[in-house]
Amino acid sequence: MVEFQYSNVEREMEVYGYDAVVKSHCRMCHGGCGVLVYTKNGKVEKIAGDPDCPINHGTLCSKGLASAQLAYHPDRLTYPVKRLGPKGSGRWERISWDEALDTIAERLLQYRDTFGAESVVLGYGTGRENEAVIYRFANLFGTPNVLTAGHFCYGPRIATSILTCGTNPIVDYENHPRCIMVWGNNVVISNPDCYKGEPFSRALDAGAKLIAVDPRLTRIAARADVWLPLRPGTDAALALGMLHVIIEEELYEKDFVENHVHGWEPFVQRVEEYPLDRVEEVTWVPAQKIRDAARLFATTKPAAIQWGVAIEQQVNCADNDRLLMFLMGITGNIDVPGGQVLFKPPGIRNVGHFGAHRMLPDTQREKRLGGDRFRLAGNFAIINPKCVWDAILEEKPYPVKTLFFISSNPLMTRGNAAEVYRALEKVEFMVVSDFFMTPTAEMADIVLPAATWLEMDYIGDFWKRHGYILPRRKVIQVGECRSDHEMLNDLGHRVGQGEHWWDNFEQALDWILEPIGITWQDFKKMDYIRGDLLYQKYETRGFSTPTRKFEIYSTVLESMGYDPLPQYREPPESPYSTPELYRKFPYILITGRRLPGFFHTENRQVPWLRELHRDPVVEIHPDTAMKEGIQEGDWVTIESPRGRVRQRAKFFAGMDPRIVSAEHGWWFPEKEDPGHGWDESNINMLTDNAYKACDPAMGATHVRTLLCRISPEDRS
Ligand SMILES: Nc1nc2c(c(=O)[nH]1)N[C@H]1C(S)=C(S)[C@@H](COP(=O)(O)OP(=O)(O)OC[C@H]3O[C@@H](n4cnc5c(=O)[nH]c(N)nc54)[C@H](O)[C@@H]3O)O[C@H]1N2
Ligand SMILES: Nc1nc2c(c(=O)[nH]1)N[C@H]1C(S)=C(S)[C@@H](COP(=O)(O)OP(=O)(O)OC[C@H]3O[C@@H](n4cnc5c(=O)[nH]c(N)nc54)[C@H](O)[C@@H]3O)O[C@H]1N2
Ligand code: SF4
Ligand SMILES: [Mo]
Repeated sequence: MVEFQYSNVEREMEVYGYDAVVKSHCRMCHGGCGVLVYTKNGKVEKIAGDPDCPINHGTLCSKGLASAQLAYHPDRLTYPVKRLGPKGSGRWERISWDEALDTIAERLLQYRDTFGAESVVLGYGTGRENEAVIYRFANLFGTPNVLTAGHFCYGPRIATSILTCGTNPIVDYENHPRCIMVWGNNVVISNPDCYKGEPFSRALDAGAKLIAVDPRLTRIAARADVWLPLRPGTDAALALGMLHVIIEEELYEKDFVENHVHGWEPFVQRVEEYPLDRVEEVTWVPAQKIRDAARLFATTKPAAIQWGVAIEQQVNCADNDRLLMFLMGITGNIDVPGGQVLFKPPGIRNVGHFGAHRMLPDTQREKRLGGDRFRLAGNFAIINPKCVWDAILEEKPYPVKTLFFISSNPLMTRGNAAEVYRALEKVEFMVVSDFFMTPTAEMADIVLPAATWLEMDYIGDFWKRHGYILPRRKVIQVGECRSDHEMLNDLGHRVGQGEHWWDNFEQALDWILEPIGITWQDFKKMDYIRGDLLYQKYETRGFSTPTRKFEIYSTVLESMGYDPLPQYREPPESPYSTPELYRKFPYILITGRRLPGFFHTENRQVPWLRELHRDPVVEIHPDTAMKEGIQEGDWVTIESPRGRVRQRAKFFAGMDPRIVSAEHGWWFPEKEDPGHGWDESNINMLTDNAYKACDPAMGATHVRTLLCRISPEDRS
């Protein structure tokens, strides 16, 4: 039994009559926070932060606190169902797990025999700690096609950091950064990937300097020493401008550059193309502010960059990520205490190993959708969603017949939702595993009831780069829900992969932990395990790149036929690249700012969380609202060349009046029709997914930088 250092727990159990308190590990977002789950009569009564957890030190967000409302929600799918009637009919019949999995296995094998394994596409969305099992199933089945959000989220950070310095550099909050540059990230709300807002806020309280790069005056930007409110989508130009200052004023770390950087000379020449007057014109940020920020960042040691997804959902995705790493590198902040660390995870079998990528035959790997177009993405097993929709709709380069989505709501979350809808409508066989009947699930043939984090044993933070793993312990069972891990373990047996799976999933956890000599039962008794903390490993071993150096000039990108040096590309839709369109659509639309209670399309049915935020909200500058005749709270029509949706106006003076900021992920579970209003406020009805508008290497869709017009609803 795990011991509680937090003495109140025993007292609370006595006073309130809880029958157990289980230490576990939340995963209502990307996960990470240690929790104490209090139960009474076998039901979860309360969830609180675990003060002993090194990730969150007892803090929790609204989503974590509301987890039990999601788990016990009356609309929750608690048994497998198959559709009766045509797609979208909303009529479903309960079936057994055996019938569901036998049917799925039979159909998958039929399609593999007739059209090849590549005609089966598996899919997930953001990180749910199930990616290792999904890749394992796909690779063993022989399909190279796993559709994720990795083309425009996190995948680019992993791919480009492997190219540049071997792994993703993580801010070392434990060793007190003295300057933090927050770039396109709102960590205090989003708590994304390897990060939580709590250590960031503590660093500021301890006096760290702060630079914020965000078009919007967020709470973080409001605390900043320097706020750079750039024109959305111009991050690469801004970073190149800062690098220009750092090189011109010789503020870089000369020893690091001389001994550990590959490609310095050509890089300096490239940076010369970005003098501050040009950068000011492109970014709308005054040159002096850029200079101030560059100086502050380069001269305060140690410094770190807290970076986010906004820079990846752009045509400059891969170069943006690389440029931020170059800022970290040449200022001497890579792999130093309080800077940006290349942490070593515990020596367990990792996600890549578990994912069985080596088991996919080369002949199948070569068939990866979009692999020849978006070559960097293809190399990291990532595909651009449009490649899948095209393969369904036009059967090019070959037909895709089956979609199997496990934790994703692509109708709401991928660019050009109208096209996604057409593809889901046409695909011959579709399976979804989810907690609820989402708009995507309503298009499926079979829907499987997934377990929440409260209902499974797993190794939490298995995929992260911060160096920790923490046990997630099963607390409850809801209906017939099963974890994706157990479900795929079972399905694997039914499609002939039995020798590569286990009798039960606990054995898989044992296998993951085996190299460090413990079993799941041992790990379950522990609080966490951390990898070795070693700094400046490059001094002795170099970086894990082809040249063993920090690659500013990427030999890998060069070998793939891309520009080895970073550059700025104007967004495909902008006042400057499409001036004609700008006359008709005179505002820059950014989408997707994170909201505290929702996770993308999730939690719209969870009472505590929906109460925080009832309707979709579009932020409009008060001057713009006045010009367009919009009152605060009005329902507003937002239009792009692709379509129109409605959200409610909220005045926000903290951004340029030429910018409009809309929310993403909105559907209405309370609406009775099977579509649940999926296209009414779904901002991806407006976004574009054309190949030419995507990042050429990663295939990132630019869902953040497009043009729109707005009007009060009654006038349109
Ligand atoms: N316009 C615009 N679009 C965006 C973004 C944006 O900023 N702007 N952001 C994008 C980003 S960064 C991302 S990562 C994607 C996310 O895209 P998705 O991952 O597709 O989005 P979610 O709404 O999180 O969908 C997850 C679904 O899985 C279910 N689910 C949650 N956990 C589990 C689980 O453990 N098992 C199973 N089987 N189901 C589970 C949830 O109920 C939900 O229906 O959205 C992207 N879309
Ligand atoms: N509560 C909650 N948490 C989440 C999620 C959620 O949906 N809800 N989603 C999760 C996922 S999958 C992800 S990827 C992360 C993302 O988390 P973050 O990286 O924090 O992403 P956002 O809040 O979408 O955007 C961060 C900031 O980027 C700014 N921004 C917009 N356009 C630009 C631009 O062109 N350049 C720059 N520099 N800034 C810009 C926005 O104003 C915003 O303040 O959050 C994760 N955490
Ligand atoms: S930040 Fe994520 S892991 Fe932490 S409590 Fe919130 S939802 Fe759970
Ligand atoms: Mo994401």
